[in-house]
Amino acid sequence: MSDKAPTTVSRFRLKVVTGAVVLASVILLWRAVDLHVFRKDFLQDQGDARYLREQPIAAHRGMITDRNGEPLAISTPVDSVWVQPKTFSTAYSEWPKVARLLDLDLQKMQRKVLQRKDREFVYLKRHITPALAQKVMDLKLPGISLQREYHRYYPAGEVTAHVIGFTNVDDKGQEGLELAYDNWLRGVPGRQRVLKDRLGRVVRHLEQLKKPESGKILQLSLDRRLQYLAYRELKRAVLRHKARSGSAVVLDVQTGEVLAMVNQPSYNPNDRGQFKSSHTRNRAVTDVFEPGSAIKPFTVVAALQSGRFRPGSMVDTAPGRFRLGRAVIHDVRNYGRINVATVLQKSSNVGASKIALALPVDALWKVNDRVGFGMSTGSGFPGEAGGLLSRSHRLREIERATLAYGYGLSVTPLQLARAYSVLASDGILRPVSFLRVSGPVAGRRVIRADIVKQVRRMLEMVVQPGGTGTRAQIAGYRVAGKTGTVKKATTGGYSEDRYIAVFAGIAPASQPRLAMVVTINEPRNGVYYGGEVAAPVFSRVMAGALRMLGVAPDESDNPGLQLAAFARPAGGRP
Ligand code: 59J
Repeated sequence: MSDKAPTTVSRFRLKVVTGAVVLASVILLWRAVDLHVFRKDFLQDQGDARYLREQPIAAHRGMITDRNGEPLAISTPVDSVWVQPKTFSTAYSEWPKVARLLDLDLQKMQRKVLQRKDREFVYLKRHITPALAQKVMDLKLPGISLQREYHRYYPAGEVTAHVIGFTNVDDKGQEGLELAYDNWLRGVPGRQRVLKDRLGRVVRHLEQLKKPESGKILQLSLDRRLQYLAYRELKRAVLRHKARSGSAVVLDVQTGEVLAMVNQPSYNPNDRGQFKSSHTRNRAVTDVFEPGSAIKPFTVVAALQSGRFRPGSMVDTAPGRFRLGRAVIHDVRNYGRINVATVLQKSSNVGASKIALALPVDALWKVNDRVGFGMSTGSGFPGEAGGLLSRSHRLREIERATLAYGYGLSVTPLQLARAYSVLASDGILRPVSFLRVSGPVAGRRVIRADIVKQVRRMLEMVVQPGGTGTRAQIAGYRVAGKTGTVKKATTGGYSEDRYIAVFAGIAPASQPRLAMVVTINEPRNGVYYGGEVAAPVFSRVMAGALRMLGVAPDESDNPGLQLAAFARPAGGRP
């Protein structure tokens, strides 16, 4: 019994144990097959997700240069320091060191990180030098990483600020040409796969999945030296005349290129703080004003085109007043009976009005429309204003008359400069370009060449003794241009003490290369005439521009005008 009973029991036990082992094996085998075969992808993905990450690689933003390749906006590599708050908190005692290195307020840093403990990614400091970033990483703290980024730097600062605009901290164009050409400049970010450790630190750059493509270089039409000169002279005039603001534009009349465009007030685009629109606006393109007398040359164009007037045709402006219904048009003096050229030289409102009323109803509108008023110049500049120009056939007589001396329409300084470049190029209208243009630019004839030449001759008399614009003269060169002193429109009328001083002109008059417009908004220091406030800026900047371009002096081609020019040397002070 003692022999047999145990045997029976142990056999039974053996069966149970064997069965259990087999069952366990089957279960394990099934589990193994299940994990390795059926759930492989899911599990592998889950595992990899802990350690492998895909990250963008920032693309280098293209440089912006002036027409000669001088840098105006450059992207330099910088690092941004970021943390994973939870992991970074395990090294809490080391935080003061980090704060000191990064020049951060420790308490602010603590608050910032601890308040975001459930986040994966918090910036500590952006855009520091790679050398400083390396010092931070040398502390070897958990949960802290670097991200390569680019910082935009503007070497010419406030001098080119309005044209170039700026990017935000993420390197995206926000204003100006940085915004207009963002696609061209920004490039395409790449992607990389990185291996991270349990603490979230990047331990290895595994592979570049996609190379970042750098943005392209943008070569502008601006000439940096000319830009500096225009900036300096405009700023000086705005300060001296205690003006509210001002703009200046220089165009190459053969290509339509913007060689210089400056405004006051300006701002430093490198000093990223709060940018005020009153300082960042590119007024030369975004702001409109009534051009006043600067429009008169186009009134005279319409007069000559009609065949009803020649430069010598007489107009009676006496007694310096002209009544139209209940309105009265004034000249500053009684010029009596004068010819069309003298209407321009003296800037007679009465003369311009009488000329306009003697023309077909839509004549003025046609010329103003053809030289580009009332529509965008097509420059592509963000926020460009188109100005206002209404068809004249619905206008009353008084409205057609005021149009003749520049009220009832509005223009930007850029539009005005472009219209003057039509006078400079013998009647050809060309598109405006902020980018460098190579080779000749085709344009469209909008005024007959012989008429333009006649008007240019008259505009030369404006800067001669007896004209309103003598201070626009440039020693050695012939200048054609027009002054304007504009009362600003206010609600229900025109202000008696707020003016815009304007000068628009071209040089050298015999074979014009450049057109330039200067506007000074609300000079508040006594003098406010265009001829006194804006013309001197034109003279100095244009003189420098002609020298920079190596344009040959043309004054000897016109002996009759020489004496006058030397009577008041350019750049000299009265
Ligand atoms: C003027 C005007 C306002 C609008 C007149 C400026 C009109 C007018 C209603 C008196 C100052 C002033 C539609 S002035 O630009 O005639 O070139 O330096 O603002 O006439 O009717 O105390 N230009 N300016 N007129 N309005 N409305 C002259 C002229 C001009 C000068 C000076 C003298 C005006 C020499 C202007 C210039 O040509």
